[in-house]
Amino acid sequence: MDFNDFVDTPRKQLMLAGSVFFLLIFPIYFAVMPTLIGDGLVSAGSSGISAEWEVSFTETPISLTESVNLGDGDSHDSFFDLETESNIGYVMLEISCNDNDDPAFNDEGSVTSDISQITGEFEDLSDSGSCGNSPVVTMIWYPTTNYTGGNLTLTGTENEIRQLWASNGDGVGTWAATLTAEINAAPVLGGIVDNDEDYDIVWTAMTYELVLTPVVEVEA
Ligand SMILES: [Ca+2]
Ligand SMILES: [Ca+2]
Repeated sequence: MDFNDFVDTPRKQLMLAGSVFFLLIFPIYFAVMPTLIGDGLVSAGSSGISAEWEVSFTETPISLTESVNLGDGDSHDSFFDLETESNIGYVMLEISCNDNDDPAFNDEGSVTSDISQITGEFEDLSDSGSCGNSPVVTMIWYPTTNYTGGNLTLTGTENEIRQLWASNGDGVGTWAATLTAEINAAPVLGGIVDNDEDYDIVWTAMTYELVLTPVVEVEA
């Protein structure tokens, strides 16, 4: 079979011409299309238009709960390993107790955080409180500045708003805190009515996805 076998009829000639045409046109097509898309459609697309947007947050909490029983002066280290690809709105630590042994002599808890294993700029917190005021201690940190989770209406490009509402990897790592118990017991004859307390420790990271909906004004 030689070249003449491919072109010995008008139909074969047409097929060969068509094949050659597509061989030439496909590389040109794929070379030119990204340029057209890059210069035209994308830059003129939704990400580049400044507009009014309804901004809302689809939230998914990640939690860790643990309970410990501590005697007077005992300490417990709590660790919360937080790994997520999502944005993090806030990270909260709540410690509560219910001293029903001798309620007039409420036990207390002191908490000191350790943010040394966390990505981003955060401050360590220290607080204490009474089991009569549950939660005893609440601590909160904001990987996304000013996060509330409430809906907003903002004007700008989609990119600007997505950059504003993002945690950019801040807040991941191992959150840690040390709880120290103080047990207060009623002074009764014949023994101690209270020598320990149960503490509930709850870590919550609120992760979120941003939902942007353009505000369309309908003319009356
Ligand atoms: Ca007590
Ligand atoms: Ca107690």
